[in-house]
Amino acid sequence: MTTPLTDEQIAQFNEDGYLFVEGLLDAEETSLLQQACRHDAALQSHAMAVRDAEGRRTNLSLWNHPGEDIYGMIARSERVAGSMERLLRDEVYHYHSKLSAKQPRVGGAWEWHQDYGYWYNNGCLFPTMASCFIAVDECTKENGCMQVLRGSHKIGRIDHGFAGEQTGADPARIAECIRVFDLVYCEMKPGTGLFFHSNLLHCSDANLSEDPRWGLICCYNTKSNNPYVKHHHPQYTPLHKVPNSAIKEIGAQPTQAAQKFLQQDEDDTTRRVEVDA
Ligand SMILES: O=C(O)CCC(=O)C(=O)O
Repeated sequence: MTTPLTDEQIAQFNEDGYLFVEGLLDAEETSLLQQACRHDAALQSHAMAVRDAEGRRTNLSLWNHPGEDIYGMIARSERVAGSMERLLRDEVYHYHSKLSAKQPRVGGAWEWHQDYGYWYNNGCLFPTMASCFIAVDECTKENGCMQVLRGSHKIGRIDHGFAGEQTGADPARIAECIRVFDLVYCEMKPGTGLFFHSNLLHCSDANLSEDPRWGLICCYNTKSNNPYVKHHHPQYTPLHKVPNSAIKEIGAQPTQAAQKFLQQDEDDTTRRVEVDA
């Protein structure tokens, strides 16, 4: 994929609340991303352990500002950031990126939630926010791929409470939403991107398979939705987009020493209680 999205893709996103882009990263870019994150000691040592209701954990490394590394180039690329601008019809800025790493056999589940369910508490007035999940590994039903309820972004924000160490949506409303909307398992090849709206209900199952399920998730806010409170993610900060070629140019560059990661006790809208990489 070389150019930002077509009008048909944008219409699909508006209708469904999500959009798959196969080959968002080509084979070489995907391989560079895999090489970088598998051997990235900083990324792994700053992972927060997010436990699900069964006590299984996802290793979540999260940073607010894109760095001079492959993750930063992906997040700033025309292909990802430029596509976001078309989807959200505004200038976007980087709200944060995270690596959501579920290890084989022990990787945890994510409860049903909307990202805006808790971003709302960060002083973001509008849900004009979205994320792009980029598959590092093949994502399958067996290794806990993301699941979405097609069209559920149209219901608006619903109440969230704590479920285990995660923020989960009101269970009674979720039960009704599962009845009303189609449940889609987001099985993806490495390098596929899933753009999804901040009010789209999504979750994922535990990874009880023999394969890892890692995903890079780049999250964006819009310039006209500058959060009115200072919090643990950035207020409007101009994003310097780069051409898609910057991804190959930087190569398998892992996190640089200057990068800052979010610490578990800096986040007051989700409940992540343990740093244990
Ligand atoms: O990694 C996953 O399966 C889901 C992650 C997620 O929902 C989130 O970070 O909000």
